[in-house]
Amino acid sequence: MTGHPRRTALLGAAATAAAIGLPLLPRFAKAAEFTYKYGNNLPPAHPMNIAAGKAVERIREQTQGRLEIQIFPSSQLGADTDMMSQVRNGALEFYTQSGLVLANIVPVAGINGIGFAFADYDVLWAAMDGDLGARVRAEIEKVGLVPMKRIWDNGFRQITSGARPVTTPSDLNGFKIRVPVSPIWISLFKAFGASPTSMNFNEVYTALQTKIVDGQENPLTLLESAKLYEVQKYCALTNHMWDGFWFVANRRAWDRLPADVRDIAARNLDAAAMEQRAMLAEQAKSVRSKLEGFGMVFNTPDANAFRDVLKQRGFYTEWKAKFGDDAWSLLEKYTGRLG
Ligand code: X2X
Repeated sequence: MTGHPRRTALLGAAATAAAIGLPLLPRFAKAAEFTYKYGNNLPPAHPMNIAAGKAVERIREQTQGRLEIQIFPSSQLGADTDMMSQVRNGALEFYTQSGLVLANIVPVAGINGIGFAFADYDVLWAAMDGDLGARVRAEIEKVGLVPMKRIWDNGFRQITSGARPVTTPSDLNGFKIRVPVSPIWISLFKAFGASPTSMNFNEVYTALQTKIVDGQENPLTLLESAKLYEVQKYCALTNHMWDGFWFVANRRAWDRLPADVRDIAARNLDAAAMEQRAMLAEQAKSVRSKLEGFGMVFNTPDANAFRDVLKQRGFYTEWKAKFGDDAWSLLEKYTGRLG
């Protein structure tokens, strides 16, 4: 046996705490000048929380302990829409929020949720790191939030179900599906003839378990880290939309930080976003077979059949009018003509 067992256990606990960004006390004896909370709705094991944990650690070191960011994963501080209010009124300093949910207060932030818009990650990152993302960030700034430059990856979304697989658009007829709280999600699934129900993420597992809904849609990495495979059997690889998280700060809390501390925070958070994207890409290689190992059954529907339904039902026309020609042409600059 190597090492003292108790010491090993302590190191283990410290490593775990560091991995999810909990404060490690003795490192900087002085109390931090700024202790800020960062809330999110994802489990600690999700790459977003792992990468954020590293960023928090680096920010602590590089600011000599002046800025301490405490991570509260798994909706510990409240449901998505509650945290959105908290970060706006300053009760919460940092929050990662799906652009589509943020669209409740910043409509254009939902634009990346247009169904079947992005063919792959190359097009997507070009858009979100380019003019489309810049446009969204400019609008986010107007509601008293400060977005970091890089959006974090949630992923391309897939439809899961409990009772039977979804293979064609008509399988969604009358299908009770949980969607996040956002008009664009409701609109997309209504176009398929489904019965979408808006629900914050912290209620999803139980809603599936008690069969309040037949299914939900989320990227594979989240099915794994939130253990949704325990309560869902089938997964249709529809890639029907891409969704990511804007890392935002409350404007007043951000402005209270000295300029050098702000620079260190922004630089490390954006670097962590890039690391998080890479972690997700790496996990994408094995996550399907892991989920199959847990008993999930996959199918790959013809995405064109789904896209055609959206076209026929006027989904693209409706959302082009809502977003306006200007924003829509920024989207199509990357995706090519939609609808
Ligand atoms: O609520 C969801 O489904 C999630 C976790 O993917 C979002 O935050 C949009």
